[in-house]
Amino acid sequence: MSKRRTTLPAETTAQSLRTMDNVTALSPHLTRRRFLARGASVAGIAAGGIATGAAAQEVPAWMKTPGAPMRAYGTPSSYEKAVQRPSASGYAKVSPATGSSRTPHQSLEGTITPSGLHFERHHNGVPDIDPAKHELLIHGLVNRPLMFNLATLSRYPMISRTYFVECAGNSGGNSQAKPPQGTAGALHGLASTSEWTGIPLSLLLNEAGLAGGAQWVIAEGADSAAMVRSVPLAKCMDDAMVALYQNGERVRPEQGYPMRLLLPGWEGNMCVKWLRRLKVTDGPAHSKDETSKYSDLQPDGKARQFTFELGVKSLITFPSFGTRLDRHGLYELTGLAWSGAGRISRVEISEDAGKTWRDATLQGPIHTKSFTRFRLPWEWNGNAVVLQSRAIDEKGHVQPTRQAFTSQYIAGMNYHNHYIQSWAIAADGSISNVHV
Ligand SMILES: Nc1nc2c(c(=O)[nH]1)N[C@H]1C(S)=C(S)[C@@H](COP(=O)(O)O)O[C@H]1N2
Ligand SMILES: [Mo]
Repeated sequence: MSKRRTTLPAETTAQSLRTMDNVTALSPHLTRRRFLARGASVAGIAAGGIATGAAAQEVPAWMKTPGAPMRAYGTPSSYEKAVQRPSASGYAKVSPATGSSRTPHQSLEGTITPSGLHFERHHNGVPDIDPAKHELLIHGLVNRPLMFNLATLSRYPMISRTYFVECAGNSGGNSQAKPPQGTAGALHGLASTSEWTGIPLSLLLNEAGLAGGAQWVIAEGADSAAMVRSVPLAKCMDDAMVALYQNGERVRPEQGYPMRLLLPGWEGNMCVKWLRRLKVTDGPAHSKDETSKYSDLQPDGKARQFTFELGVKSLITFPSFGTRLDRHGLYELTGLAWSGAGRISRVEISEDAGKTWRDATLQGPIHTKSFTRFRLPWEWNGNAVVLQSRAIDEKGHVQPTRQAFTSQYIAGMNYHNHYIQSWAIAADGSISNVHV
């Protein structure tokens, strides 16, 4: 069921031990081998009840009747109904489709977000776009303005890449003086990872031919918010893509069907969904969507004009708020790390509110600008502890403390918050969000 496993793996095969031994960054206190060996014995004595003398086992009801037939499109087990993205609108009365929904990180594993649980952020709802009528125009400072539809666009060579998308407002709740009590998803669920397939934007811009003075690209969406963002040309010529597929199928309506701009590692707002126009210009547009929001206000009253690249970040998804540790002993701590600057190179874990740190194991393959799963065998002896994770990326950026980050801005600045998340575990096993 949707609750994470809290008992230990009972079967430890020689094969799994060999594989585990190849994993780097073992904790000096508790190695994977010891974890697994102790896990097996603990499971045999107390948890899970694997060591059974008798070979008797009931034949369950579902083995006595034929199963359900095939389905044209699959959905998760009916027992997983609780795994949902919670949504909220700040304008429930006038515009209920303006708002966001969040990925429930605490209920998920691995690194790819199921498409149906990818977070959503809509400035005026999801348009119902007929793909046969949708057009993409490239114009402005180009030699040949070009108009594409889905069919003509699909003639270009495509690439598949695994990238996260994260809203600049993700984790903003933690900017409040009093730590909000919510799950990993409620607090940090405006970030998700998919495998995106599409056409490198550089290819399309080269096809149109860049004219003299070209410096920026103004991207516009076909929703009734007509979302507009300005993107430096260099990013468009680097790793930007026009994504047509998400996790192997057409991009979901909520994610920009039939095409969206994807700017790997940059704030989600710039990844314009339902993309309809790209205008090449010599300067930014200063659109409503980039001046009324997403500019970080500093104590001297000046706001940073643009913050494109998202900071290095991590989050412990287990144990986290919403579960309660119901026994002392061994657990596998796990979570996600990502950076807008590139690959994650290291994640460290502290259980003393940041005084001492030890390395977690990173699970490969580690993709650039993508979720990376980390794990660490962790023993809880029943004392009150504060658990934190701290990520470091390949460019050497270190995830900051809340104190270090927030001191750069006015109190409550709730954009681009990427500082360390602290989970306090009380002696009774209950878990809360704390500011350290
Ligand atoms: N056209 C359009 N593009 C948009 C938006 C929008 O409302 N309209 N929302 C933006 C914001 S604020 C974010 S964080 C991301 C969210 O992408 P997702 O809904 O696929 O998670 O899309 C961006 N692109
Ligand atoms: Mo956003």
